[in-house]
Amino acid sequence: MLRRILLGSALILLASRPALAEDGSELWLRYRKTSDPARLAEYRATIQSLVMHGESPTLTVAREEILRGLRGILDREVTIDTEPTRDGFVIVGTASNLIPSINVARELGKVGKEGYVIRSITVGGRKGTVITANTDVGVLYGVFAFLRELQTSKPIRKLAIASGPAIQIRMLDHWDNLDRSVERGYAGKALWEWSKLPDTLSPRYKDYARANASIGINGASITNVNANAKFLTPEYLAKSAAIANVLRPYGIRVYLTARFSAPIEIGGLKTADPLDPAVRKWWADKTDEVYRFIPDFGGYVVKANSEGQPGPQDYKRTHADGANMFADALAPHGGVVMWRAFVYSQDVPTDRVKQAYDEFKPLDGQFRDNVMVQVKNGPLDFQPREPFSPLFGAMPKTPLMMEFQITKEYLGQDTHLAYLGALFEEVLRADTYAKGKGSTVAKVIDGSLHSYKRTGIAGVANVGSDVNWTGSQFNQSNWYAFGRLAWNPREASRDIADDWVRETFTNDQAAVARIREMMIRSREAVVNYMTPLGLAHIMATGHHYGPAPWVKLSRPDWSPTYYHRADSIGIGFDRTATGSNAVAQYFPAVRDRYANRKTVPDSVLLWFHHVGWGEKLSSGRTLWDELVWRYNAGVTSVHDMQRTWTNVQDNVDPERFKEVQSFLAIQEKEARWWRDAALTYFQTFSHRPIPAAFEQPAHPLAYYQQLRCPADRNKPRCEAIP
Ligand code: BDP
Repeated sequence: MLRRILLGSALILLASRPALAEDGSELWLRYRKTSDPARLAEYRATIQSLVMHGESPTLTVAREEILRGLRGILDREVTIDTEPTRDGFVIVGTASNLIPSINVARELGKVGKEGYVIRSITVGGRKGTVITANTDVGVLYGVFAFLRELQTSKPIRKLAIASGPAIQIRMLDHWDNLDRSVERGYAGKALWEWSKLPDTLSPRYKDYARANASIGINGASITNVNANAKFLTPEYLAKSAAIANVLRPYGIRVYLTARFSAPIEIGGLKTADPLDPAVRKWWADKTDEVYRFIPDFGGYVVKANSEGQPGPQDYKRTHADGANMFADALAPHGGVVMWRAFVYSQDVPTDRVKQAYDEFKPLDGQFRDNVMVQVKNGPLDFQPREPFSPLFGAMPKTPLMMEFQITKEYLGQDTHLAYLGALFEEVLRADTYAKGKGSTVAKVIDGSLHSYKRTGIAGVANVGSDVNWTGSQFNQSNWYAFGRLAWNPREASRDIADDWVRETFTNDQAAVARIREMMIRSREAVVNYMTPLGLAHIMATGHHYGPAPWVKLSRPDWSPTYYHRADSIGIGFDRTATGSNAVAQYFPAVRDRYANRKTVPDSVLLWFHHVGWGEKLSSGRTLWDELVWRYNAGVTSVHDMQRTWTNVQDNVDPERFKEVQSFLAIQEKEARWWRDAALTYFQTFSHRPIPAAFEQPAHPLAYYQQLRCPADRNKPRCEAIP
């Protein structure tokens, strides 16, 4: 009745493993022995044998993972059985690999292609657990979900879990270059060892794939959006194909960025005009070639006519003309083009934050079916806080993808602790009012609002070659939270943080609560000490790490002074009808709320309004006093974080405890740097004192103006640019 299984190799894997240093390299997949004795006893009773049928590369890695996980968590071997003949069996496989008496058809009908069902069941009087799915990759996701239940110390005797992803494409965008530098990467060199590929495959590729699959990520664009045509040459396609081969069993497709001018640079053509037949043929042929190397290639990500990148407008064509050319080349293979809406130009005289909407909204309906437009969460550029982009809800005929930035270019990069789950959640839950109340950004992205046929979400990766992968221990949580929210954009970031802490550090209740709450508040702390009350882009030029609100460049749209507009009257960018009127790009309910000084939330006040220094805010404080209060609140929050961390010392291993502690010390110093630099500068306009109750800046403005960001291996731009 049952097919034979080939598990010989699995038994060899069961050898005991050496103790590993807690350097963060295992991410949230540490699989340590369950610490609560009662829970451990429950797990050992409930999980005694593994029954797993079916053969495929994906099922093989699923089997590897569950054995690896159980061995660690139970701290003993599980028996491999061919049938569920004893209590405590765990049977794993797609419905066709299970046994007929297990009927999960109803649940499986609801979870889709990649979803899974985990259920406690009884078979022939034996109690056990089934992990099943409609596809092999669903089984793999189910295995990871089961291991998560165990790692977070949940009860497992009465499991009834059914889950499927809300969004189809859940991908990481790597901004990795040929020379292994990473655009806005703060975790060492790029993951991909281009010069050693395709012959040498770093073991990190597989661990990267495991980590992604564990949170449901199913795509990776592996090259920088500021693209290099060389990546499309056969030499480099072979390298990308080798990466794709490692990622494939984990359900991850590879995407590449396409340089618009590649037909000229590597094709020998005279033009890259998207309506030129020779150019179109070149891309069609090139795309056929890409699919010969990578049969399940996902498609192209394109940054065009943005920040100096070539694009269709160089030939007086529209973004739709450009995107459709790629779409036509990809269509025969089932690929998609992700066309980025991050466009702005200094030659366009309007407010930079209006430009993407102005450019793209009129094109709604002109894109081919396999074009997705990828929109950054806010209309500017990954600031600590921005209102959501008004494009969400405004393009009902064009599938819009979300682009979040996981790497914290503007939020303290490697060293500052900022849990982005809170930021992602804030954006996803924002209400666009596109179809009345409840038209959240999440509903745009998951396709439910406009019945998009394709749906996607991308996160600019924070992954590099550092041992801890992401430049700091806590930056791992941002990768994790991105994946979890991509799977389920309605999940609470607090719950996700809870799971992450348990999997990464400890299951001690009190410690989990402390670390979780610290994480939840950390993003607001950064907002407060960098850009409170809706300020934006007052970071130093180039590296974007430290404060430099005084900078005025020849390009206004790169100048902090353009964004804060401080003067003797007040501070803030008037984006109402008396100013740039960017607020008019939102649906009326949102527009009216933001445009009105009485209803605009303080969190985005100075984004939309120029407010007088002496005006009273809802707190009862004047704007100036509120600014001082917020900058100080940011610093105080970091002190609280330091205290919290000291309080959990006994619950965290010494290696990681020390690393986090030393980074918090940097963050504390730099939060003060941000506060004092910003306040001494803004004071030159407000001419108001910092109330005596607050710590006074230690230095005059000139001191902060000559400070440079610290030389740091992980921040290459810091040393070079003021
Ligand atoms: C900005 C970065 C720049 C990127 C650009 C983009 O500063 O390095 O190339 O975004 O998204 O945030 O294309």
